[in-house]
Amino acid sequence: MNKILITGALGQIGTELASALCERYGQENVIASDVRPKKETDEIVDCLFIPLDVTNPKGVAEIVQKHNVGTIYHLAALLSAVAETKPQIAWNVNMNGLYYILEVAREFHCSVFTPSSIGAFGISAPHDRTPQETIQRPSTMYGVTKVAGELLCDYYFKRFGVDTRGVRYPGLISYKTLPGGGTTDYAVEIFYEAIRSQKYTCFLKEGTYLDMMYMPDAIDAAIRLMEANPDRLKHRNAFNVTSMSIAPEVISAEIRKHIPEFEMNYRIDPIRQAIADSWPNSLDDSAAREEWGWKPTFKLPEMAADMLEKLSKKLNVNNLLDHE
Ligand code: NAD
Ligand code: AKB
Repeated sequence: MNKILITGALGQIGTELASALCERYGQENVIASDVRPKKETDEIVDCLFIPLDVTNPKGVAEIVQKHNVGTIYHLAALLSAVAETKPQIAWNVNMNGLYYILEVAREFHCSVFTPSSIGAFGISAPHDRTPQETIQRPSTMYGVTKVAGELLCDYYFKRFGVDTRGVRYPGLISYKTLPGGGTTDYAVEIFYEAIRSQKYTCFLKEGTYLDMMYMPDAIDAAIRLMEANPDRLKHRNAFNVTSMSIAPEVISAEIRKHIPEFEMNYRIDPIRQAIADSWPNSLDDSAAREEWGWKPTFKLPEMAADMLEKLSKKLNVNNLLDHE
């Protein structure tokens, strides 16, 4: 079997995708890579790990050729809030990094999975049940790189026959690796603080609805799409996918069902609030459902219960959920 390479594998998605891919295809067939060295505390499975900066095209080509890579899950990127503070670096990593991956994929006949985001939409797109195909005029550097990335992947498929596929992920919620500096990070932080201190100060205001998804569904989406029958895929590189549309006070109320003393306050970060306000409230993911059978498992109640249980164990906090 050709090997599977994950770029940006030490991030929020990569650590969990690596385990899932090893389980499905065998540990010997998965190579994890990242620009930063692996630390003892990284919760990544023990597969081969190779340092790789995706902005170094020679480095990408060497690994793909040497290890006979056939599939690349390209996750290396800067997320929305970080990208707004470092737009030039974000362009370099998100765009040039993707371009080098696609060029190597063209040369060595690899298939490529690249996530886009709800950040690929802007204020002028319909905000409720945002359609699969609609106007995309994002106002952030992150969004600019995501739209351009979707188009570039489409181009490499049409022009060179590279098997490119991708989804527009919503905010992802998980307990293994912390998110890397996005606008939806509050939806992870809130669970950590609920367990640690039973209070949280949210940087987005009440009523800010955004789509979210629990990590097991996000991992399932990536693998399911890469295994889908290509003849059925009309929207290869930018499938809307979602599990739930929620606002901060909605998660807070759900947490209070398990931790009645939990309190939430607000201190709005104007930069991340402006980004969130420009993003959809909810996506229409019917194309993904029709073309490759996308169907999420976790809604808010199941996700919140699982997050609180897993994080209590991870943070070694006993008794907090004992009344359940
Ligand atoms: P993350 O920030 O947690 O991880 C990204 C990883 O990329 C980090 O480990 C970082 O060290 C690495 N990286 C940065 N620059 C690099 C470079 N030059 N070369 C190699 N590695 C580099 O991000 P994530 O949440 O795992 O996101 C992965 C992909 O999914 C990104 O394209 C992101 O835009 C997309 N996405 C994520 C979410 C989410 O909520 N997590 C939502 C929508 C889309
Ligand atoms: C971010 O907030 O930047 C990401 C995303 C939704 O793309 N979580």
